[in-house]
Amino acid sequence: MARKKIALIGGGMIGGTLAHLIGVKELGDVVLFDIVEGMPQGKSLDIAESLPVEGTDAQLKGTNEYVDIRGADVVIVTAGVPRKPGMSRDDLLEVNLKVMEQVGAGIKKYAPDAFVICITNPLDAMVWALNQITGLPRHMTVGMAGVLDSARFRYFLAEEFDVSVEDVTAFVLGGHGDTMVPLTRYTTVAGIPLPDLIKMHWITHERLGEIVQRTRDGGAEIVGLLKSGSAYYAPAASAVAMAESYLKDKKRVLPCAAYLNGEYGVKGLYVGVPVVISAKGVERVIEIDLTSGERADFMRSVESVQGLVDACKRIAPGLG
Ligand code: A3D
Repeated sequence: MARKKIALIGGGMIGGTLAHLIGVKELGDVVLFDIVEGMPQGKSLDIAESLPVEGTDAQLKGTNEYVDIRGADVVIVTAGVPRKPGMSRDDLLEVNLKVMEQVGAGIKKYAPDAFVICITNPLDAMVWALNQITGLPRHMTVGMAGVLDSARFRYFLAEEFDVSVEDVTAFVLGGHGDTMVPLTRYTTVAGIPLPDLIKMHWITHERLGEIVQRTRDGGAEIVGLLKSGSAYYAPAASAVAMAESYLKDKKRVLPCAAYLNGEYGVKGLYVGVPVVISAKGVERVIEIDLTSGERADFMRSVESVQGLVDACKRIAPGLG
């Protein structure tokens, strides 16, 4: 059987890291697309030359032509502009919306059967816009944010408790950004929920609050340290986990920005919720019971996503 084809739209920091991870994990052949001439070709060649050392087989092709993504099984979109220190994700909306128009046209024409994972910020609005532009089935377009946000939460908690990251599971709901909702009730160490760990004196309520806030600010912390550009290793790893679940029909339960059609009382928006990703795409949205406080936080997050989508509709009225 021929290898799967994974198209990466945007060959910058995340795009290049994705290509490398996919090659090392032998997930499929890679087409790395960017508008900058030579750069995706150079990165692809460099990564291809690393694979004999790794002992893995994958073809990598850098390109400036959309025709090369033809027939891709998975498309991961990172095209656009990242944040600079002091900028919010929402400041990127207008410029990245224009990029989504070009990218969406390319996907619609050459890869309409692909599973599309959007990473470009502001995430919850860009994945909505991309889906409107491509017209692909809703369950075949998804946004990457929750896997990253929960990975950050897991890392901070594992560090705090001095246990393996493997044994910490975390649960994050809502939009990607300051309004994300880390659910401590469903976040566990080897199955022990955080509220129980507070009772066991592993952590105080106040300290947990600080870790939750650090998780919310996780992206900004990296932007501040890097001075130019934003995080790319963890975002790439997160998108690869989603692509792998689709390509291998793993049916992993992952928090993703998924299209809601009445679930959680929300209609017509992409918002971060737990979903099952299988070979069918987003096979199921998992609707969990929320306490009134959690529900209020979630709805605040939904409102901010709605605000961004409304801004997209104002800028590009054809989208609505
Ligand atoms: P960067 O290294 O700048 O790469 C973006 C690439 O997009 C560049 O190589 C550009 O040349 C290319 N590009 C620009 N316009 C177009 C176009 N019209 N068509 C094709 N390619 C184009 O950024 P990055 O890789 O660090 O980040 C990419 C995006 O991901 C940004 O919008 C970030 O804000 C976003 N991001 C999201 C998360 C989430 O968790 C959702 C995390 C980190 C970054």
